[in-house]
Amino acid sequence: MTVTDSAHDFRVGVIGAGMMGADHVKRIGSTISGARVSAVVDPDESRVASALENAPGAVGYSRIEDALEDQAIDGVLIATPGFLHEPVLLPCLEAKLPILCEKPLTPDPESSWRILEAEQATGEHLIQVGFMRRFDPEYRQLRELVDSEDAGELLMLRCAHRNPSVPDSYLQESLINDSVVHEFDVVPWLADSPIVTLEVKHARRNRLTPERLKEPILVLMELANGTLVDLEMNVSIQFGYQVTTEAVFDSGIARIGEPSGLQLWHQGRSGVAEHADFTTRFATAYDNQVQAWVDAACKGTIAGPSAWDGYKVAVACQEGVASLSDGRPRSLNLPETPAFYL
Ligand code: ISE
Repeated sequence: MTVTDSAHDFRVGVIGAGMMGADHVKRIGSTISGARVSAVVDPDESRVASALENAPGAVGYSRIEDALEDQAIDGVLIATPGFLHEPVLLPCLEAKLPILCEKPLTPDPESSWRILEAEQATGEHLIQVGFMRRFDPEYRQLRELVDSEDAGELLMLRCAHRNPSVPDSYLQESLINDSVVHEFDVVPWLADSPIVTLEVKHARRNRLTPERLKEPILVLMELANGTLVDLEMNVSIQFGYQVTTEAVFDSGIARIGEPSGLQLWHQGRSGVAEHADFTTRFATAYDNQVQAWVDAACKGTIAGPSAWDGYKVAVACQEGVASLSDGRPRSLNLPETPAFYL
């Protein structure tokens, strides 16, 4: 049931009012039905103040604990940096609130495991992890094609993840933990098969990349069903933001993520505008994701990647970072899926 009467709207506390949090505040105010932002939490007062401009009637807090004590929220959308997820997740789980947690669940498998334990202790599926690509219409179409076997079995995925540039806070490990993290979730979901081995290779260094980085990289993955995956991860390519996938089947190929829209022939050239960043490339995916979460949360459930999915990605990232530094292939060894997540 989607509640539409604003007096009964699902009250969302947005935790973290940086770029992503502010974007979600706007989204909930403009495109999401049955929900409104009732609280914005961030230690930075100026960020809170500017986010509140898009959330009439919402209250600003510097600590999540105060918002919980005021009973100001029905659910939380966590958009703080990953290393701050655990201290927010734990009290929200204790309060048994539905949670949409931006990726990653937490930055390492040990802390993700603690979150799994805390969620299981509540007896409810409260956490949905914000791997938004699963809500992108083209990714969904590709998944349906894989499922249907209309073009035969999936044999290979050739992926590219290109950013025009990255902020100063982006470090070498961020190539895996901040960027490839998305493919570690979406590739097994697309192919319906888990990653069993992975390996990172360095290309010639892009001379345009910041001093602290060595990239682009190529990430090779093998899935349990034999599907082979290669991913070009590239963050200094300057021309725009592009996330593409070519899927190779028995009897055909499929492509998603190509630039689309108005084609312009002008001054001796023809072309289509490319995205500048992920907020526009994945705008529909974010909208669909947040709406699905709100609708599910109103029914006491989740509608996307679970905390267990978040844990599996944390393991892949740990091995990915290890391979990034020594170039050696790694196997992914996961514990058995806890019964709660089957
Ligand atoms: C950023 O944090 C994201 O999550 C984007 O989706 C990704 O494309 C980018 O590489 C990351 O830095």
